[in-house]
Amino acid sequence: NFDDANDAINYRQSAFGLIAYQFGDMSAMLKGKKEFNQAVFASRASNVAALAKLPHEGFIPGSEKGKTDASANIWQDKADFDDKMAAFVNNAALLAQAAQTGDKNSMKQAFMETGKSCKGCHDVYKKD
Ligand code: ASC
Repeated sequence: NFDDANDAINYRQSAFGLIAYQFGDMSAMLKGKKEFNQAVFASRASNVAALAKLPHEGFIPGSEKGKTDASANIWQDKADFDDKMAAFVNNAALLAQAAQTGDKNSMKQAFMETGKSCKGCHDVYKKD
């Protein structure tokens, strides 16, 4: 467990940072901003599937007070927030599966679904 809110905030921000790096690289490959490498893409997708499970634990009660972009309504609508996080974990798992097939269309589709999970939650629960 965390000693205080700041530990929890640092923990979840670290996890999100790692996810963003993986996701950003996959995005660059899908957009043709860099050469598509199937093995790298699959590895990134598998990383996201594992990392997606981490941030949720850091959303402890009281941690809306601190250096965080997390909206206080996370704790008011915690069940909905939990559902959205679970959907992200699920979509990330499907993306990792799709990445194993090497089929570009299913990878793109699964990537977009996962991105919607990111954005859908940010729109409601992330400040700015
Ligand atoms: C990213 C990133 C996000 C999501 C989101 C998807 O690469 O940093 O927050 O994708 O923009 O819509």
